[in-house]
Amino acid sequence: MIPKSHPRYKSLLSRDKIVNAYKSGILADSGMIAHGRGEAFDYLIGEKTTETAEKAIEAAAAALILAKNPVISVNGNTTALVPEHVVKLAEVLGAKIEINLFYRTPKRVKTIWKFLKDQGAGEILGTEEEDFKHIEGLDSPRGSVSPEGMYKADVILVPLEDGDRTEVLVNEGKFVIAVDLNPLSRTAKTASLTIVDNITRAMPCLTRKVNKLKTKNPDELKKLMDNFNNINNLKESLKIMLNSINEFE
Ligand code: PTJ
Repeated sequence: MIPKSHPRYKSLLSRDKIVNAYKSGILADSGMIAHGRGEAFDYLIGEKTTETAEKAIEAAAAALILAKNPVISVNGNTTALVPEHVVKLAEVLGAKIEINLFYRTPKRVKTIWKFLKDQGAGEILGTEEEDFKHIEGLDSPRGSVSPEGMYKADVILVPLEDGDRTEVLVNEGKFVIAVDLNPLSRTAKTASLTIVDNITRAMPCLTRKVNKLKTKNPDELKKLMDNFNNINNLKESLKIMLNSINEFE
């Protein structure tokens, strides 16, 4: 039991979720390494949603609202940390949820499916392997996708991943929104739009923004998307991190 008064309460709570998800078979072993790397970058960004990240979240909300076939791709870490927000965001957008794992095993897929169902998820794609389509140029298990989900999606939210698929999906003409605390990662640089923020803060913030923007007209939403420049936004996030080192006292 972590005392709420602990100065690192939120961070310890996330670690607890990660450890429990590992024990229950949701998380890949490497998911722990990924989480640790995320924590280091989160320290540098000040463990808060920056204004720069908020700009990215706003443009991401616009893209998701305008999408014809939005899909939220989930892996072990996302399921461990923000299952309720995945379900909520899918509901608000009418988006599909698809399980897509790098370290894919039938057992992990089943465990993640059950966990998300228990959180109230509707249909979850990415379980029927016999129907899978293959994404050309993506040789990891992430390349096998649901024909009704990522295969025909126009906008895909990929919270927290390892960088082999974003570029391929973008080259396929899809608008890929990544959530990644590391602004230098391949994923961050090759995504159409990257939110440099902790997934635990970014997901609820994204849902709030979608709720706020969904009555806006398409032209206004398009403008929000067009005014966003991913590389400039990444540079801004990196500057915030560097300043936190330079201004250390
Ligand atoms: O569940 P699977 O089988 O699909 O595997 C998922 C992992 C995460 C293990 C796999 O995709 C992987 O190995 O990822 P990487 O290469 O470690 O990359 C994860 C990225 O997410 C890194 O750039 C981290 O900085 C970042 N990250 C980690 N935790 C968070 C995060 N970004 C946002 N929020 C976090 N909480």
